[in-house]
Amino acid sequence: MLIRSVKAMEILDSRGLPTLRTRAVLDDGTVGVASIPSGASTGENEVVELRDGDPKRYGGKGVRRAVTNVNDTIAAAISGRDPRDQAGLDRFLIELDGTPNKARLGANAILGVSQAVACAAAAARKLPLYAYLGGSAANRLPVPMMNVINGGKHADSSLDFQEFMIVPHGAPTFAEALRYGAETFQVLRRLLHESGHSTAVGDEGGFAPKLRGHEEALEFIVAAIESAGFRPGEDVAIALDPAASSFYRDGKYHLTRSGLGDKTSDEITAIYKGWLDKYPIISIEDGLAENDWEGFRAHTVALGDKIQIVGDDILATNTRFIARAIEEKTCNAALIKLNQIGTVTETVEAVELCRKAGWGYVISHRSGETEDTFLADFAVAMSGGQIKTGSVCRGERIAKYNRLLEIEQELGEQALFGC
Ligand code: 2PG
Ligand code: MG
Repeated sequence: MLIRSVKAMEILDSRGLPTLRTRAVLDDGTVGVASIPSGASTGENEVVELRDGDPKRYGGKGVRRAVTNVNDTIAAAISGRDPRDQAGLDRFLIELDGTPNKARLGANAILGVSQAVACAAAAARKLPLYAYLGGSAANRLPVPMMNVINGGKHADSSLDFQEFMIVPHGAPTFAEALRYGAETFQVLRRLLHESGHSTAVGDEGGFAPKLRGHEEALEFIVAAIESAGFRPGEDVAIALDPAASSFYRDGKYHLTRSGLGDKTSDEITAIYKGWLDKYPIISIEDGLAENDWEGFRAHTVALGDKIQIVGDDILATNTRFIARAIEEKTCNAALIKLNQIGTVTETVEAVELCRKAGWGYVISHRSGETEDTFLADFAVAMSGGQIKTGSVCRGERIAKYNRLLEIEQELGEQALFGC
């Protein structure tokens, strides 16, 4: 089995911005295709998403240079390689790039090739992608964290915090979890509408109302869980991603939109702590900023024995930062995003490190997505029991949920659900 060719093209993501679709073809004609997502609240330490910078096209956000890097440099270099040697291919791509952050060829170019080849190799072996990447033991469907109220960089709402998610962890199966989430989402729409709020949605499909503040968002969600007939905290819980790097400047957290003023790390942790007694919150991601390692440690001491503390921007799916955070007890879980690090192999290594440390990990989408469903298979392959892939609307989010439904059905009796 050999790679015959790889070819990329420029397509659009869910925000209408350019990204890459990459097609790998093997010598027997088998094809694998991957489309790459893109973040808005990106961490400083993420690998480089190569954009053209040509103001005449897409405001500089075109990806023709990355496309050319796939079609010329990478295609010539990897033609004839064994597609089943994913680790070897990914190491080779890293060396071919030659920079520490994939800045020369672009992480978007490299990841597209890495994922497309994995898809092709799975198809050639006549295995579903989750089984190819995860082996025969890959049978655990993840609990979805569904982002039903959007703020921060993802919506023009009144909320500084980016994501208010519902987590249907009490459901017996993935299909039931999806129903719990979808029904709660529909009720939330009605409650917001009845209160005179907008039910237009943000980048990840959550509502983006002009509420009085974060607590009102939490109250609406609890009311929606209850009115949908579920028990808050038992059937459906809440997770937050404040994405605090986006409102951190000069050592302070500026809660400007919600009118809470400027806060220190300790003050903001105290706010979260107060909420734990009032709302069924089970997980907080990026509650503090990516460079606030000290604040993060104190935050984990204060909250980490009660809830999951997830590092996203601060860890950037990078084993170097995850290892430091394990050592320093900075968090107790990691958000895992393929395009923060740029190859399938390095992403799997990040997951393995979490697993070894007894950490949780959440396989995550980006706010700019496509209809690609690699993420759903990857979540099952990694067996972590948690996925974050947006609200229960917008096609690019639903595509992942529908793929997980298919996988659960395909696994039948073998399927397990949750952490
Ligand atoms: C996050 C992500 C995904 P973005 O912060 O966790 O929800 O957002 O892709 O914009 O970085
Ligand atoms: Mg995040």
